[in-house]
Amino acid sequence: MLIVHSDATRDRRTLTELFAGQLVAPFECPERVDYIIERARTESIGEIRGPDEHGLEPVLAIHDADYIDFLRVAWRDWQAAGYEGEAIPNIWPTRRMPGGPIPRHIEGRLGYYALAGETSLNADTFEAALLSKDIALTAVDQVLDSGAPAFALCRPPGHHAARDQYGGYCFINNVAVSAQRALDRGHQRVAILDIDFHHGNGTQDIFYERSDVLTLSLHGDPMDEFPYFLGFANETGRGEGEGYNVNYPLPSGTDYARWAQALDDAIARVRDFAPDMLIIALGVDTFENDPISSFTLQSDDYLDIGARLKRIGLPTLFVMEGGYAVEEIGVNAINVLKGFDNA
Ligand code: OKS
Ligand code: ZN
Repeated sequence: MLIVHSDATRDRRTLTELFAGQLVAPFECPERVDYIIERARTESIGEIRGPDEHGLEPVLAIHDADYIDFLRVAWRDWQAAGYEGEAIPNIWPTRRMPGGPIPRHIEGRLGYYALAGETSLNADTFEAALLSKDIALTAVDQVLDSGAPAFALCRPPGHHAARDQYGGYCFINNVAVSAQRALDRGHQRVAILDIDFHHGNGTQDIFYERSDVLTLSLHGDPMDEFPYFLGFANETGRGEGEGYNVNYPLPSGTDYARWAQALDDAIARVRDFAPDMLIIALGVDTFENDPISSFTLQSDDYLDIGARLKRIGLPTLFVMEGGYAVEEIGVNAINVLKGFDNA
C-alpha cells in the first residue's frame, strides 16, 4: 500500500499540553510518526512518497475562511500580547454567554475558535496543519487516480476539527477535506468510518446535514470520555442528512469481541450506503496500553480490523488520527494496513 509521509511533520513540536491540572509534554508528539514509518519500512508495506502542495481551496471547501485566518495569525497575536508560554485558551462562549461578536483580543479569539483547552499553539502549528492536509490530499488523489488503497500518515490529526473550531490536537479536518475532494473530483457518495478511540465530533458536525457523506464513529462513551458533548447514539443527522450519521458509543473496558460487533454493524451500514470510496479515520488509541484511553484491543486485533475493512471491497483511504502508546503505535497502525493488504 502507498504511504504518504513527510519528515517535516517533525516540525510541529509543542512543549505543553494542559493535562490533569498540569502542563505536561504533549501526548501527540513527533515520535509517533517515527515509529510508524520505521515499522512500515521493516514490514515493506509499500512505496513511501512525499506530499504535493494542494493550496487552500480544498481546505476552504470545509473550513470557514475566518477560522483559517485565525490559525494563520494566532501565534503572532499571542506573542504581540506579550504572552510567553504557548497559546492555550482559558475562556469560552459557554451556555450563559453565547451569541456575541468574535472578540478582538487573542485571548477571546482563542476561546471562540477552540473546542477544548489541552491543545497548545506555537510558531509551527499552522504550517504543520497545512502539511498534514497536503499529506491527506496527496493520498486521496492517489486513490482517486489508481483505485488502489493509500495511507496518509497525517500529523497533526484532524477528526475533532469542525468547520470553525480546533481542539483535541486537531486543526484541519483531514478526513473531511479528503472526502470533499473525492466528491469534487466526481464521486457521488463517500463513507467516513472513524475507528479512533475518540468520537469524530468535527467530522460528524461538518457533514451532519448532508446525505452525500455517511459518517460513522466507534468510540468511548462521551458520558465518560473526550469530547464529552457529542457522539451519542441518538445523533443520526439532520434534515437532508437524517440517517447519514451513525455513532457507536462503547463503555470503558470494551474488548475486541465487543468492539468488532460494532465494527461489523458499521460495515453493514457502509455497504448499504454503497459509496464510491471509503475513508478510515485510523486511530490506534483503542490499544490496551494507550495512556489516555480505556479500550483493551491488542496488537494482533489490528490485523483482523484491516482484513474486515478489505472485505468491504471499496477503494480505501486510511488517514492517521490518534494513538499514544508510542512504542507500540508502529506495530498497531501498520498491522491494520498489513491485515488489509493480505486479506
Ligand atoms: C483531555 C483529553 C484530551 C484528549 C484529546 C483526544 C485526542 C485524540 N485530557 N483524538 O482522537 O486522540
Ligand atoms: Zn483519539
